[in-house]
Amino acid sequence: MRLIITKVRYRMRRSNWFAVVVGLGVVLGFVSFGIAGNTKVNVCHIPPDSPWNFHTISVSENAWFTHIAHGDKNGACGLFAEQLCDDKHACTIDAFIPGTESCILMADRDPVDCDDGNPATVDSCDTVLGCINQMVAAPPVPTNFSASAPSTMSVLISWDDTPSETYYELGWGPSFIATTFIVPGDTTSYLFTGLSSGISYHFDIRACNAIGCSAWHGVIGCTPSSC
Ligand SMILES: [Ca+2]
Ligand SMILES: [Ca+2]
Repeated sequence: MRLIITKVRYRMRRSNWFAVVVGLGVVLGFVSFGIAGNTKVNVCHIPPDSPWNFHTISVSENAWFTHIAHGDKNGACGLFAEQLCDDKHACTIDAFIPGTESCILMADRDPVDCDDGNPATVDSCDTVLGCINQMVAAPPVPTNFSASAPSTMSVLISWDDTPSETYYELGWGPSFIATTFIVPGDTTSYLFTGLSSGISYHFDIRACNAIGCSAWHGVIGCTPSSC
């Protein structure tokens, strides 16, 4: 009889502890959810009936999804100034007046800078397409064209990059220019290997783009054993 009572007490205590642990878990869950729900985040509020009245607001995390669902943007409006102020004119810079969330007036907008730094292109702006940098001339003749011999069986030629080439054409051969071939734009050197040490090799170069090619530089020579 005493043993049965002890077991009942033990079960009571165990179930009580279980209830306490579960209860604490539920309470802590509510507390943490409440804390998380009270965290504030920025959204760029865009009123559906007056979208030009966009402005940054701080909302609780619980309300974030509702705002995003009706078209607000995730973050301060400053992150989206270019999009919010888009005047559909690709040649004007769309931005807020510094320190505000108001778009720069149309008449005050700066033009997009289309200068690509390349004197061989004419730079312009199309209101739909944006910047256009049109090639109008063949590249200039490459400069500082020179040759050296890293070994008795090779010659390294090098030159300065021109501003507007899309490829270079190289010519070379023993004693005279026997062969030409193309290397990509921006290349500034080429190594010829498998040469004979006692033979004088000749090299030339010109730069090309969609408009045409420069004049050939003029032949330079190099004998691998004495270049
Ligand atoms: Ca614009
Ligand atoms: Ca240009």
